[in-house]
Amino acid sequence: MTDSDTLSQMSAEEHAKTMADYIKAGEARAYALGNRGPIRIGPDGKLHHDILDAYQEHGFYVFENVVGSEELAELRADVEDVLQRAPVSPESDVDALGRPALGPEFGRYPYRFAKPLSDPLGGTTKNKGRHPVKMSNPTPSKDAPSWTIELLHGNLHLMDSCLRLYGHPGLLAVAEAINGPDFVPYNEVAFIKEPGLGPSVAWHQDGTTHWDAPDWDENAHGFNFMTQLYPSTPANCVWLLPGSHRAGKVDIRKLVEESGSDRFKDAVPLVCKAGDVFAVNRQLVHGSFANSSPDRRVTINAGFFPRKRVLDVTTSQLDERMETYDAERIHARSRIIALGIDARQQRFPDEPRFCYQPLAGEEMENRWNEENREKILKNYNLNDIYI
Ligand SMILES: O=C(O)CCC(=O)C(=O)O
Repeated sequence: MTDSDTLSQMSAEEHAKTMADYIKAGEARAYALGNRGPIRIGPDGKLHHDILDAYQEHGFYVFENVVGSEELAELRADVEDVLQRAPVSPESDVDALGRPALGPEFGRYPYRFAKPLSDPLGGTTKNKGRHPVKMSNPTPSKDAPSWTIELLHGNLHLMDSCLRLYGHPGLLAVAEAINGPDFVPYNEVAFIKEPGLGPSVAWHQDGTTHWDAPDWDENAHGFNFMTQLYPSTPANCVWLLPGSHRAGKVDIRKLVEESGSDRFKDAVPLVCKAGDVFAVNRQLVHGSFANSSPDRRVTINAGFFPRKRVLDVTTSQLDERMETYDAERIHARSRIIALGIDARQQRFPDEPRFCYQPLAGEEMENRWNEENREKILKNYNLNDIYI
């Protein structure tokens, strides 16, 4: 019996205890890396190069104090509202108060449910089979509900606060530094890890199109911002293998065999305070354990790619449809960046306004107002870009 099998039969409390030493060592390794601090922009309007160097070396950076308390409260309230309006179970069309649930009005269903403390992806062919090994799954407590919501899809049309965060000038300057001024959007989801319920996300590397490209490099599949609405703790957060974004496609099965469990010895936890934001290279080996801790995590993801990795690429979507990302398609999807910038400027008029170069001069068409909510924003995520 492997260590992982044993862990699968544990209660949530036993699982938490087993993780304790691993957590302590991982946390020390994380803080020793020295890749955290505020967003620092130089007089030239560009991200300080030492931040970019640390990002390139480790594959991630922790930007501290990005979201202030007022904005954080708005984000938390919006997430709470969307969760309260969710159907009570995957088959239901009413929320916990018996009202018609949010969801059917969107082209893409916004909620993803999972069984408490389960591993919905590990060892399956889902997500193009990129989660090869199942994680340990402790047994939830007897009074746990049958389902928990693990993911929201389409943050920007679900929650105005997320649209405003998307237009954050400091974060967009980071996206520009990493991917170039013509960076292209990916998708926006929220990971929800409720205490004692949140499922694991099995170890994986994101990205499907460029692993074997002759010009593959460490940034070929872009990166994600992960904004933390609550403290991101070693017991509920994403873990990753620093530097693995430079290693090409990693044999995750072998890593599990070598370490004898799903606790990789060199992995570090993405620990931070509420309001901090990670930039995480999608090629890093990363995943998260079942949340057997008493603390909730809510992470607002928003990803970006270098344009040259997306333009005219033909690939299958999650629903297996083939699609080509031509310039028109990229332009249509990128309008949401312009909309986010304007929405933010209206809410925080004293902040500098980011200039997204590919759409410079199109500000009037991309004003944030109720007309464009319907015309541009609603169902924008049907145009998400997957590479
Ligand atoms: O937030 C998590 O638990 C998993 C995140 C993840 O795997 C991703 O963003 O690719």
